[in-house]
Amino acid sequence: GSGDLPTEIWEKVKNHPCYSEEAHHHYARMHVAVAPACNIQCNYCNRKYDCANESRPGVVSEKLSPEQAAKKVLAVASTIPQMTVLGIAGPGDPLANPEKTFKTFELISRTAPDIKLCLSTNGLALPDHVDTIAGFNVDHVTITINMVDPEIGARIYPWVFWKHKRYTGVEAAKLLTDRQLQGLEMLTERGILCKVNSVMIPGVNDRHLIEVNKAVKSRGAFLHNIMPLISAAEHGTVFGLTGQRGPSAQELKALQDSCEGEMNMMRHCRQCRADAVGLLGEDRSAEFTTDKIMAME
Ligand code: CLF
Ligand code: SF4
Repeated sequence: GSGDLPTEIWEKVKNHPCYSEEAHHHYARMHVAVAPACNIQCNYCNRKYDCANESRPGVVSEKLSPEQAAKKVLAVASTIPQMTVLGIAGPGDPLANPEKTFKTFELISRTAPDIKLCLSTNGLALPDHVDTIAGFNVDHVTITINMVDPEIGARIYPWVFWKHKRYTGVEAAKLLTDRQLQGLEMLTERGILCKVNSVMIPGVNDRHLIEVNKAVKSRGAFLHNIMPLISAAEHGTVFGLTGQRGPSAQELKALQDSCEGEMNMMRHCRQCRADAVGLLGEDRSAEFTTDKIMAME
């Protein structure tokens, strides 16, 4: 049901498998991996794999050009009738690759105008692109926000790259948090629904995420998705190498429960790949490799 949501919001979420728990049983999303570069470094990321802000680490997605991506969207939409949402979520940061990301949106909005566009970003470049995002009628944006305290941020992000310059330590984290919160405010002012993803890192930001939850709620975020750190040494991340553990299922649930009173918590995230296709939790990406799509006419 629509719960207590205002009609205009319900219209935006009822077909979106991530924004509506109910919709995820009936509606599918797909991602196209058009965005390889990133403008920050997270200690839980290995660049050989998909962006861990939105995805399960350790997965390598097939990178596409915007033209290949548009072709893939048409092929998938004609095969999977429940396909309602196209997301760009990596393998790097979509807004560190703005030409590729927006070219893809442009092609898809022309060839498949019924498909909703969705975007997931670390937020560093977000304030510069809010008008373009709004111009493509993107109704859903995810920002990964792991801290609002630069001291904590310095333990998560070794550097950020902004305006041709590399920043490190607390200075880098301050820049990132300021830009993330500014971007969030700008989006919600324009009526774009924002989901915040946070990676729960025990001993680093776990208790602090309650403060993050309040900060993003007060700036209009619609949904908060706290995801567990998946840190494994074989993926070569800094946290993997230092033995940083991820949370237990009980620790994750306890944190989600303590935030629940503040705002809607997402609990059905499946930490998808940057080229995921299908219902959440179902992976049909192997059916739609470039070879197969180019062979379809
Ligand atoms: Fe993709 Fe993300 Fe859009 Fe969903 S996924 S860009 S909001 S369409 Fe969804 Fe996947 Fe979790 Fe993301 S289950 S990883 S929350
Ligand atoms: Fe990796 Fe994503 Fe972080 Fe960039 S934003 S360093 S791709 S996890």
